[in-house]
Amino acid sequence: MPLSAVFHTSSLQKQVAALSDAFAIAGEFLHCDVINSGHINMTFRATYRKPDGTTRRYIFQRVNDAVFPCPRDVMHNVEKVTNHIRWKMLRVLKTPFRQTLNLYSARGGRKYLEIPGSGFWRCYNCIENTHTFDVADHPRQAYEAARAFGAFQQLLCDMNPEDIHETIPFFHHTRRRFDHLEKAAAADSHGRLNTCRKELDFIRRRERYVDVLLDLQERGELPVRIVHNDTKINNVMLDRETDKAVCVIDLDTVMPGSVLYDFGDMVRTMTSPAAEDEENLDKTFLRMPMFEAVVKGYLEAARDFITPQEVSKLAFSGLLITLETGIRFLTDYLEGDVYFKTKKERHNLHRARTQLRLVESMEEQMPEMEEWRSKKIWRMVGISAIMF
Ligand code: GN1
Ligand code: MG
Repeated sequence: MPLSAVFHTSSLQKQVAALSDAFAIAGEFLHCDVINSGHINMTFRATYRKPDGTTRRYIFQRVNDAVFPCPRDVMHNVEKVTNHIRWKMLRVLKTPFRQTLNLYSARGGRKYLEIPGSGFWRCYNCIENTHTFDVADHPRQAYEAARAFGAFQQLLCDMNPEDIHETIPFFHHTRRRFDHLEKAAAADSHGRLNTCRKELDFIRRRERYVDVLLDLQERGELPVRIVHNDTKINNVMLDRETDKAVCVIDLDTVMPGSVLYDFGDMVRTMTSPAAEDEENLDKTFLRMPMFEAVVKGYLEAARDFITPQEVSKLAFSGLLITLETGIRFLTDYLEGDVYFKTKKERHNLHRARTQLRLVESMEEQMPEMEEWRSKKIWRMVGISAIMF
């Protein structure tokens, strides 16, 4: 039966078994589990018994073509980036993470499979003996994850940005995100505006933040580099026993951009003790020891390429990306939850509220965040104090 028919008529287990065949996975398919952590793609982990009796797991993922209108470009980027990193890791002895994602070839020779009516599928190795966190429990984890993302940027430093497609244009263009929110509020297509006026006002009062990095970019003061663009703490796999970073995952949004977007998202996702959708807002705040761990880990890896201008905006970028993410969640709430997967009533509104609460906490602690920068970082990572 052709794959498109299997996808139309069969159970999930049968669909994944058929994918195994198309990606030439050796061994007997045993079962698969759904991985529910991302907000965008569909992800499954499938287990096989190999001819020697051992089991082995692989990751199958369907690229969300509503979010990524050109999945071929996404796959082009992922292939380029994984090849480049593998090539470099063979040459650089001391790497801060041990493994890379590898794409398997599908029938037809490409690194993805297009199934008519069922989208674009790819197959990755499963990074074993690791775990991920949605929230950092200890500064050591934040340090490790931040260092891995810094190292990831460093490994991509010498790639030509023109080799990488911009798969979601203006992804971190905060002004456009702000304008989009205003449009969604004006249209109020789902009659939800009345339930989120407070949040909207909160964002409007912070409009002054949205152009800060864009203005620097326009003046050519922020280098364009290839960055990850989705540096949530759960996009780094840590060793299950030692919590050392093992592998950076989720490469779909790797695009030209600023390292500050990456750093900002690390601060957003590594400093709060609460989940992204925590409803009790008292639980959401920035923890300074986590912030310090993020700065230290990141700069240890980034110190050879980061510029003084970039360093001077690290703390601010945390605030900006948290606000931007709040804007995105609130926009999606107003538009009827068409972008981020939701699992409960008002899910995007709760997510937006958490982000805005975190923005508030960062504003309260900004003097300390900045002060810490000027006093300690250079000593801890051994960079010249002149940078600050
Ligand atoms: C989405 O799929 P996931 O969970 O890795 C989103 C990110 C947001 C994040 C918020 C392509 O990432 O930009 O920061 O949710 N990815 C895309 O949790 O929009
Ligand atoms: Mg992602």
